[in-house]
Parts: sequence; structure tokens; C-alpha cells
Amino acid sequence: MTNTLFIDGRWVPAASGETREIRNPADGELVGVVAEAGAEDTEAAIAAARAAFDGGAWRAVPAPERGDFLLKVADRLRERKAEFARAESLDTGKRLVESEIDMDDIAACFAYFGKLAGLEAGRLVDAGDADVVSRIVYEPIGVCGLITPWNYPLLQAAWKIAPALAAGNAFVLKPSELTPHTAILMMQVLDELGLPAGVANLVLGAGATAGAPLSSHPDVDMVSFTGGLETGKVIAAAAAGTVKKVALELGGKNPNVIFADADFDAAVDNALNGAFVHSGQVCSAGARIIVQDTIAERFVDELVRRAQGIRLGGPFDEAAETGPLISAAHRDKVTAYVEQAVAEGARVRCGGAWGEGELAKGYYYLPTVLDNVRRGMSAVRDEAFGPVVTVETFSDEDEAVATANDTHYGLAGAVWTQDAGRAQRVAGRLRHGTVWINDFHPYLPQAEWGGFGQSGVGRELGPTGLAEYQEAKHVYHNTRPQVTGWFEDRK
Ligand code: TXE
Repeated sequence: MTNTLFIDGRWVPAASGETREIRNPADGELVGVVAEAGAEDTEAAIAAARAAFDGGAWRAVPAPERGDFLLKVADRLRERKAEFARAESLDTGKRLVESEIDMDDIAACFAYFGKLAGLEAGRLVDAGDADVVSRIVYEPIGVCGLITPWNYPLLQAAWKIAPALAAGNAFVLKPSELTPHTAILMMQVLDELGLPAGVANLVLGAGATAGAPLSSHPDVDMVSFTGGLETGKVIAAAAAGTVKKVALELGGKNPNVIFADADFDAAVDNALNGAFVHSGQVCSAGARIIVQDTIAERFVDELVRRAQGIRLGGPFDEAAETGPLISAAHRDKVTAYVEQAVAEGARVRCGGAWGEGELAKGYYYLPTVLDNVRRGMSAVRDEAFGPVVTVETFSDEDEAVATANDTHYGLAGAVWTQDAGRAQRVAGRLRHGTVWINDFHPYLPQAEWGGFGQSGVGRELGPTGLAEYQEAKHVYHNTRPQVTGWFEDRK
């Protein structure tokens, strides 16, 4: 079926008739064929969203009822979890159990914004005048362009869709062209549950064609993007032309700082999780291990030993602990990244090669540990977005903090120590949007997520994640209007 674009409440093919094959990165098998939208399809979706928003069918629904709708979406996602998880694993190659966790998180995200939707209608402001009622109301922004990546396809979309709908907006979603299927299922759910036509629209296709109008079109009021830094810059520049609001989550080069007094086994184990879960294709991956010099040798030896034992395999291989990279092109990028690191002097302690044998059918890259690296090298500076971790060392707290903050990104970081005072001091000094103490990776729908520096602009999740999709309006009501006499009446 190629009627996979959802525009104005109808399932349609691309206007050009073009399609795209989606293949499982674990084995290259065909997963499905979907419509390949072009700019004209996206423009039709924007027009539908504009008409739906301006017509008011959704924004006029009282906020608590919009919240109830999101709670129903959460329920429906829980009912259809197995089907959604399977679709996500086929598109991404990630382990089924990881996709199942993603689906639980997505339902929790809808439930969180469902509950938040009706809580606050605004606030009163003391104008200092008994005859004035001054209040702030929060209104939807309008038409939102939502552009999402392939690593957590539906999760990233949910972080945008749920608050956008809670706030009363209309949207056009453009998921990654590599991973469209769960977005299709999501639109089915929104449609079945009775969202008015045109409020939610889906276009599938390449970024430069199907995605680009969402950042440049005058009828789009806000663009929210999660993806790579370079694409983020292109989108922000395009959005500047019509001064639309921009929210960006652009990944990170995230430090995992380990002091000598840390719980050694827990720190090693979580360093593996930080770097190699989903083969490192995680915006908050702990790709920079920064370990105190007194334990560095022992720590790296243990990390390498454990990394060499990680079992790779496809999404339905129950023995597999992590899966393939998303595409041949992405594996080539990771390969070139490691080659560049070696050319700059890094030492490959393990990995640095493609999977062989059965794994040769997919885009596997072995868990890779690089040491002998220095600040400033590309391997330490740039995101690999693959199963590659670098090891740097430090001697004291100041050096640990300076090293961890020496990045143009600033998404997330961790500190490992059993000294609670040091943990808090270091957490306070790290210039990153999330700081974990003695843990790695957990996030909560009620806690803001986003980056300092070039990791992005704005926050998702938490109350701020809803505010991103709202305009604040000040309503100033003078209940006793009088002549001011400012200008003399010369009649
Ligand atoms: O992402 P892109 P790519 C990083 C990671 C990775 C790099 C490139 O380092 O190696 O980005 O990955 C759409 N107008 N992250 O090329 O291009 C595109 O179709 C509008 C980090 O796969 O950023 C897709 O839907 N849209 C990241 C989305 O942008 C455009 C997750 C993301 O694709 C567009 C993924 C355009 N001109 C990669 N060009 C994270 N923050 O978690 C592309 N797109």
C-alpha cells in the first residue's frame, strides 16, 4: 500500500506517484513500500493544517478534553504495543525489547501531557491598579512542522506530537525517510480516536524535498526538529526567513566522568550501556569516557573486555544485546570516523571493524574503544553516532570539569563518585542539559530534556515542553476606562 501520506484526514499517495522501499538494516529484507512525498505534498499538508487550525476545530476543544484525548491515545498505544514495537524494530533493526520499552515510554509521554493539558489556563498578574484585570493566557502557536530522526522514530515524534496537541495546535509530521512505519500507525490511532481532519498530517520522504517546506513556508508558525547538527543549522537558517519559532535537539558528545572512588563495577557496566545501547545511535550516548588517571588502566582493560563480549544480532534474535547501524551510508560514516581517529593518533583497543559471518547481511559495526586520544581531536569533538567510545583521563576535579565541558555540544553527561559533595559540585559545574549522578541514560517525561550550546534550542518534555508549543498572551482589562488627558483636547 502506498496511500501512506495522511493529509486532511485522508490516506493518499504522493502526488508524483513516487514510492520508497524500506528495508530492515539487520538483514536488508524488504519491510514495506511507502509513498515518497515531494514539496507539493508537504505544501498540501501545510494548507490542511492551516485550515484546520484557523477553523478552530481542535483549539476550541477545552484543554482538559484535549488532555482526555491524549490519555485515550496512551491507552490505545498500550493495547497495540506489540504491533507498534515490531514495526519499530523492523524499520530500525533495534532489539524488540528496546522497541517495547520505547512504546511504554511513548504511552507515558502521552499520558503525562494528557494530564498536564488542562492544569493551567494562565496566570493573573497584579497590575498595581484595582480597576485592572491583567492576565496571561497560553494559546497554541498554530501550525507546527515536526521533523524527526530514525534512531527513536516514534519516541521523538511523540515528544513533539503530544505537547503540540495538548496545546491545541495543528501539525505536519515528517519522520525520517528511513523509518516511517510507526508514524503511519500513530496517525491511524489519532484518526480512529476522532481527531478532526487536518489537525494531524503526515508526509513521508527525503528531508531536502518533503521536509524543507516545513522550515521555510510562511504558513508554518513553528518548526521543531530533532536530528543532526548540520541539518539543524540549515533548518534554523531557513526558518529565519519567516521568523518562525524554532526548537532544535541536535545530539551531543556526552562526557561520562568517572572518579577513582566510584563503584567500579557499576561504573564500567553503565559505561557500556552509555556507549553501546542501540549501537551508540543515541543523542545522549556516553561517547566520551573521562576517567581519573589512578584507575584508568584498570577501567579501560575491563571496559574493553566487556565490550568484546557484547553480542550483536537482529531485532528478533533473543541472544542479541545490540543491533545494526541504520544504513550502509551511516556505517560508512562511522567507519570513516574511526579511520580519521586512527590517523590522528588514536589507538583501537577493540572493535573498529564490521560484523562478519551472519552479521555481514546487515550494517553491523563492532563495539569500539579508542584510547590515546586528546581534546581537540575529531574523535573527541564530533558525534560518531555509532558504537564508538573514546577514553580521556584527568587528575583532579577541576581538570575533570574542564575536560567534560570542552565541547561545542551540551546535551547530557554523567558523574560517577561516592562522594556526595563532589557529585553535587561537579553536577553544578557541568554545562549540559541533563546530568546523571551514578547512572546513565534515564529520563522522565516530567523532566525537561534538551541541550546547552550547539546541542540545540528549547526543551522537550516537562512543563517547558508544553510551553514550547504555546504563545503567552497578556490580556489587560481596564474595568473603569477614563480620559487620560495625556493629549490636550483642542476642539
Ligand atoms: O540526520 P538528519 P542524518 C546526527 C548523527 C548522525 C547525523 C546525520 O550524528 O550521524 O546526525 O544523520 C530531515 N529540511 N543525528 O543525516 O539529516 C531528515 O529527513 C528539513 C543525531 O540521518 O539530521 C530526517 O527526518 N528536514 C540525532 C531528519 O531531518 C530535513 C538523531 C533528521 O535527519 C532536511 C539522528 C532539510 N533540509 C542523527 N534535511 C539526535 N539528535 O538524536 C534532512 N531532514
